[in-house]
Amino acid sequence: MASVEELKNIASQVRRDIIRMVNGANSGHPGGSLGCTDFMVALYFNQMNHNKNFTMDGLGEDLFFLSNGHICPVWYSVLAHSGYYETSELATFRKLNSRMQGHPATAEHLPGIRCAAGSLGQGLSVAIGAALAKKLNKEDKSIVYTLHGDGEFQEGQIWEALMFAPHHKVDNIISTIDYNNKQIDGDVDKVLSHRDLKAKLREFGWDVIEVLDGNNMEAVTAALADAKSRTGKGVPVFIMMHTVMGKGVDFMENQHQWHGTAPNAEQTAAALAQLPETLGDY
Ligand SMILES: Cc1ncc(C[n+]2csc(CCOP(=O)(O)OP(=O)(O)O)c2C)c(N)n1
Ligand SMILES: [Mg+2]
Repeated sequence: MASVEELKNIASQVRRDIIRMVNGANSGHPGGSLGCTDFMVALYFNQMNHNKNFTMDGLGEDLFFLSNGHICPVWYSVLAHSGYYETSELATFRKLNSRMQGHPATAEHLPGIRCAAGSLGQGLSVAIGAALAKKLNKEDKSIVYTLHGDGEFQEGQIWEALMFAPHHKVDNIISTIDYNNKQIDGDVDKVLSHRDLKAKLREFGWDVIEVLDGNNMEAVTAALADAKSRTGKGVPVFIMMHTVMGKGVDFMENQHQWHGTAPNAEQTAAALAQLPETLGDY
């Protein structure tokens, strides 16, 4: 298990990768990727029991489904640093014939990816199916994780899935929302408010943990450990994780324009100057 210091070092490198990938492709989604970096690093390097020798079935291991597929730069980088494939492949992001398309796809056969994502709202349903399959297989210790965007949570399918999981006692799932209050067109509150999301989730029957600073590695690792301790108790577990879109790059922070905009050469240099190279650039 990595120390918090090690996790922070990995996160800095992952943030560099995100900036360089999106700049290299001149397209992609840096904002949510940077905001979810601490969570993704904590999940893969500290929390999940996962196997870099990838099998689609993932029998006997924890599974992760990225439902807000547009933030795949952070996932591609974390998978590379976890040993699923060489980091040099990150240079192919969004290029023709690359396994790292702008949204994750199984057809590309990139190790670590079990379901296409990008059409928002589907990942929770998929993950509940996987969690139920693990129960059928009597995999008592395996957990299924998901990550969602808060804009994504406006999708109707999410609410069907939120209703389904507690009713069917799917207690081997931990779902997290990237609660950055930003989406493609502005503030989530203004586009279509969730109002009191925590109360809604609790009323639906989820056990909800709130993380006030989802960009604080200590807080994220503690929340994930807490969430794990709450599994297996008859109810699904949810992490409401407040983050800052664009975290780590001052001019991107809290700016919804960076949801899906590529930094130019000058902006890339300014961003990289704020993010120490810790593991080596690809
Ligand atoms: C079903 C569907 N509708 C619309 C879109 C277009 N879209 C892509 S990302 C996005 C905003 C999502 O907001 P959020 O989940 O908060 O992500 P963030 O901007 O925080 O990264 C939208 C509307 C989509 N990908 N899928
Ligand atoms: Mg958002």
